Amino acid sequence: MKEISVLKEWLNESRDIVFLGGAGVSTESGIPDFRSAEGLYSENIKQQYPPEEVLSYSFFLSQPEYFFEFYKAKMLFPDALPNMAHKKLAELEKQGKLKAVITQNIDNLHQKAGSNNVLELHGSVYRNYCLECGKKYHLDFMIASEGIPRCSCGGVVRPDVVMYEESLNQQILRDALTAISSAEMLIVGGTSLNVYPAAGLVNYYHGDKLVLINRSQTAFDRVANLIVSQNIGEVLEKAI
Ligand code: CNA
Repeated sequence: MKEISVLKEWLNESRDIVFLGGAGVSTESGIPDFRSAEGLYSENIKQQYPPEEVLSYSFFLSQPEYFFEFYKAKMLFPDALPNMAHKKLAELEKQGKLKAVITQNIDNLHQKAGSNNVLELHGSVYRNYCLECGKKYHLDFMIASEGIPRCSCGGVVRPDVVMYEESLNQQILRDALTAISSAEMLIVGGTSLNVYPAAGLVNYYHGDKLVLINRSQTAFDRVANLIVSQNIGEVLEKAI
């Protein structure tokens, strides 16, 4: 396929590559995304509340039981394994060519695959803390908990993930901006580019090698230099 050969060529000639990804990077690991046909949003149309509402900070405060029921059932995949997309990106970092993985995912799969410089824009399900005393808890504690997870001090233990209505960690956002604005090549994959400010990061790239790898169209297709409309794991396996 012509697009894959171009991608391969650009990967060979670039030394400062940055990857920006989303939930589509992990669908080949069995974790549903939000906006695909088989994603969480379509599945939950029948449910009482839309997922954006359940995963918002005000909902977490007003209906914590429902929040945690949804969160534990739909957002935690402790047995998921990295797929070829995660593995090939880790390989590219080891070669010294990939400078950063910027991800909207909260599943830790890039780290499991061996990537070191991972900027988690939306946090991680593996980190949790008590809202009262700050005590930290592992994912296993959240999974084993019944109903609302409670700290030994009695406080509610929340995941260190960015809920709707919350702001992103400013240092991580700055690091992402710095990486993207100086990148020679930017690969954006497995994201619908619907969620801001993450999607807006693409606007800080000033080079001429913006590659979009996505199964469906995105709002940024017009500005891309190369579009590959296939599964990202398969694409990266062929190209790297
Ligand atoms: P999204 O809006 O669900 O978009 C995913 C995009 O990826 C869609 O455009 C799909 O067409 C595309 N896609 C799905 N599978 C593949 C594939 N194998 N190859 C290529 N393209 C594919 O998800 P975004 O990440 O854009 O939205 C941001 C939300 C989703 C963030 O806040 C995440 O935290 C949240 N999320 C994360 C996870 C996770 O950590 N794995 C899972 C579900 C949702």
